[in-house]
Amino acid sequence: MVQKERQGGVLLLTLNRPERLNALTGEVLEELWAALQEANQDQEVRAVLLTGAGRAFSAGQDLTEFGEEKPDYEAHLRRYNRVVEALSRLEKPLVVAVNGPAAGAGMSLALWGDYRMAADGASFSTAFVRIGLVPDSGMSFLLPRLVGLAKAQELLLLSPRLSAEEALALGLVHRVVPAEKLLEEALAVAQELAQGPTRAYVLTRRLLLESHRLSLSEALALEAVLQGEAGRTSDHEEGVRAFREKRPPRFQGR
Ligand code: T3D
Repeated sequence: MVQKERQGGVLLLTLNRPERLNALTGEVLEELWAALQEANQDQEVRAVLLTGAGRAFSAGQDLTEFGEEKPDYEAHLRRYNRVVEALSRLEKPLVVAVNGPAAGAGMSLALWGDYRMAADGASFSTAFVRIGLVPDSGMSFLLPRLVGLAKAQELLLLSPRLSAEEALALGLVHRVVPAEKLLEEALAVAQELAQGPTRAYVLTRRLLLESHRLSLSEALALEAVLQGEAGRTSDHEEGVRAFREKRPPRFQGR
C-alpha cells in the first residue's frame, strides 16, 4: 500500500494502490504514518520523497470505503489528522512528486511537501464540496496561505480541475517537468536536500508555518529561539568552516 525504498539518504515513499488511483484507506494512512515515523527515527534518512504509483498521485479518500452505513467521519478525520501532524512535524525535508491526479485529501497531502514538483499531465482538484464535504487534511490551512483567500474560495467552492501549469502559476507547485522525467528530477531535488543541513530545513518549515499567526515581535522572538537552536548544530559549524576554507560544506544532518 505504501512502498518504501531507500535511495541513498532519501526515503522514497510511494502510495501504491494504482488500481484505485491510490485512494486513501485507513490502512494506507496507517502505513504512511508508520513510514514517516521510520523516517524520523532513521538518522541515515535525510529527506523524504512522496509520490504515487501508476497514473495518479492520489484520488483522496477511498469513497468505496464508505459502506452502506453512515460513515464515521470523526474516526476518519482522526486518522487523517495523525498523518497531517506527522507531515507538518516531519524531521526531514519532504519533496512531493505529483505524477497524476491529486484530489481531495490526496491534494492536501501533496501540499505538505516543502518542495512540490508535478508531471506535465498532473491535475489538482479540491473535490471536497463535490461530495458535500469540507476541506480537510490541512487544506483549509495551507490553501489560502499558498494562493490567497480569493483563489482558495474559488478552488474550494467550485472545485475546478487544475492542470499542472495552472497549479504552477498559482504557486501550488514549484516546478512542472515532463512525466517521464518526474521521478528523476524530484529525486535530484531530494538528494540535494539530503546533503543539506537537515535541522535548519525543518526549523525553517516551522518558522514559515507559524509566521501567519504571529505578530512581528513574536515572529522575531521565534526566529531568535530557532536560530539559537540551528546555531548549536554541527552543520552550522561546518557551514561556517567550509565558507572560511573556501570549499563546499559537508553537512551531516546534525
Ligand atoms: O472520511 C473522512 O474523514 C472524509 C475524508 C475525506 C477526504 C477526501 O479526500 S474527500 C474527496 C474524495 N475524493 C474525491 O471525491 C475524488 C473523486 N475522484 C475524482 O474526482 C476523479 O476520479 C479524479 C480527478 C481523481 C481522477 O479522474 P479521472 O478522470 O482520471 O479518473 P476517473 O475515471 O474519474 O476514475 C477512475 C476510476 O477510479 C473510477 O473507477 P471505475 O469506474 O474505473 O471502476 C473511479 O470511480 C475510481 N475512483 C476515483 N476516485 C476514487 C475512486 N474510487 C474510490 N475512491 C475515490 N476517491
